[in-house]
Amino acid sequence: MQELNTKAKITWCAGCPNSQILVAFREAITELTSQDKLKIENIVATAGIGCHGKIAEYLNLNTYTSLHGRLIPTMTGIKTANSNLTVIGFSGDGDAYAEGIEHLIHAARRNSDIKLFVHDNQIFALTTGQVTPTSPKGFKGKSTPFGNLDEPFDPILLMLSLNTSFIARTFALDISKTKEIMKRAIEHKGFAFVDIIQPCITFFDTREYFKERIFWIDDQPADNPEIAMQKIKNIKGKIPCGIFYEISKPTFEAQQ
Ligand SMILES: Cc1ncc(C[n+]2csc(CCOP(=O)(O)OP(=O)(O)O)c2C)c(N)n1
Ligand SMILES: [Mg+2]
Repeated sequence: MQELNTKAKITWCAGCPNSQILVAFREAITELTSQDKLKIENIVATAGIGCHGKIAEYLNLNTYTSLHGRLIPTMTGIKTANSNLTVIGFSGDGDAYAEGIEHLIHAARRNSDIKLFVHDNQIFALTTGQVTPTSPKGFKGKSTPFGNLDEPFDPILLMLSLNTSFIARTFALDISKTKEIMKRAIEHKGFAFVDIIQPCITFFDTREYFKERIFWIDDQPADNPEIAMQKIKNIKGKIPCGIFYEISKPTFEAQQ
């Protein structure tokens, strides 16, 4: 774990769940490399622009920080140039679901063998709290002082509609579950999508909201969409987390 640290000063707000995502990821990499399932020199950790993107500064790995909204094509490019690399991306709900939504859709269809972890805090956090596509209707922030008029979309359902080969959701405050899901995503062959609920303690503090509602589904992911739908359904306002769907299909790289 220590070897994955850098000397960069952590500038996330004290108590920000991004730190828990960082710990979970360092643990996941430490376990996978010590089990010889992953080579440290083959990892490329990429990041978008936003609070989430700072994670690249705190990882002593090969890293690359992309442009806002353009993380996914950068990852695809790296993987296409050298398919031996394990390409992992940290994105934000603004980065992946607003400015970069077209790339997310097409990467899922393409099934490139890349892994995407979206720090979903339901706002543009670095720019101090504007709405994103996952902000709830009525949310009051910098760009919507009278309340957000738009309905949020569900990234998990979107990914299922595209037959994405690995679909999961986790909660940043649960380091152990996040680590396990990250490990499974990294070991998956194909496009792996993980939405990480990551409350922003400064501009939209949803910690209690999610703590009261989250529950974990059983570990066995569905391999057909109808059963996955049953797992994804919010039951009486409760929010399921876990690996919903995993299938094996040819990757973009293997078909070239
Ligand atoms: C092309 C471009 N558009 C807009 C911005 C301004 N910008 C920087 S960070 C950010 C918000 C990022 O939000 P999100 O991806 O959700 O990340 P978070 O800060 O919430 O982790 C925006 C809009 C930018 N840097 N580049
Ligand atoms: Mg965000």
